[in-house]
Amino acid sequence: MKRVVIGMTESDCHTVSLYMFKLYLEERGFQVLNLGACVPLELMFREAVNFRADAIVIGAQNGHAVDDLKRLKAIKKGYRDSPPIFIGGRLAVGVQKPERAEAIIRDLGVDHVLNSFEEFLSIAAAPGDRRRSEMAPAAAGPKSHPVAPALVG
Ligand code: B12
Repeated sequence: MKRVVIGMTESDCHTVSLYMFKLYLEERGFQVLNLGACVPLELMFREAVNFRADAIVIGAQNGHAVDDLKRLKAIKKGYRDSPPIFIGGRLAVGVQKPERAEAIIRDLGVDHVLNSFEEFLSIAAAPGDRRRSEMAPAAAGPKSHPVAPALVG
C-alpha cells in the first residue's frame, strides 16, 4: 500500500491534522494526494481512481462524521474492488461516546477506524494489503487501478 488519497469529510473544514498526516506519510515513502477540507465522498472516490490509490483515508474533526458518511455504502457499490477506507480524528461531538460513533461508522462501510497515524502504518504494512496492490490485473498496464468504476448496466 503506497498511494493514498486523503481528505476531510464533506462538512469538515479542519485541515491541520490532515496536513500533518500527509507529511507523516510522505516522510515514510508514501505518495499522498491531499484533497483538503470539505470533500464530498463522490469526489474522494473519483480522485482515488485517477490517482490509482491503494487506500482512502478520511479525516474528521468537527464530530459529524456519522452524518457525512451516510452515503458511503451506496457510493462504494458503484466501484469494483474499492480500496480500503480508513478514518481518523474526532468522530463524535463532545460527550457522545466515541465507541458508539466508531461502531456506527464501521457499519456505514469504513474498514478501519484509526486511533493514531502509526496505526495506519501497521495496517498498510500487513501482508494482506501488500498482496492486494500486487494483485491488480496485468492487462491494464504495469500498475492498473484497483478502484476501476464498475460496469453497471
Ligand atoms: C483550529 C480549529 C479550528 C479552525 C480550523 C482551521 C483549519 N484550517 O484547520 C476553525 C476556526 C476554522 C474551526 C472551525 C470549527 N471548529 Co474547530 N477547532 C480547532 C482546534 C482549536 C484545533 C484543531 C487542530 O487542528 N488541531 C491540531 C491537530 C493536529 O491535533 P488534534 O486535533 O488533537 O488531532 C490529533 C488527533 O485527533 C488525531 N487526528 C486528527 N485528525 C486525524 C486524522 C487521521 C486520518 C488520523 C489517523 C488521526 C487524526 O491525530 C492528531 C495528532 O495527534 C480544535 C480544538 C483543539 N484545541 O483541539 C477545535 C475543534 C476541533 N473544533 C470544533 C468545532 C465544533 C468547530 C466548528 C464546528 C465550530 C463552529 N461552531 O463553527 C467549526 C467547524 C466547521 C466545519 N464546517 O467543520 C470542536 C470539535 C468538537 C468535537 N468533535 O467534539 C473542537 C474540538 C473544539 C471544541 N473543543 O469544541 N476550528
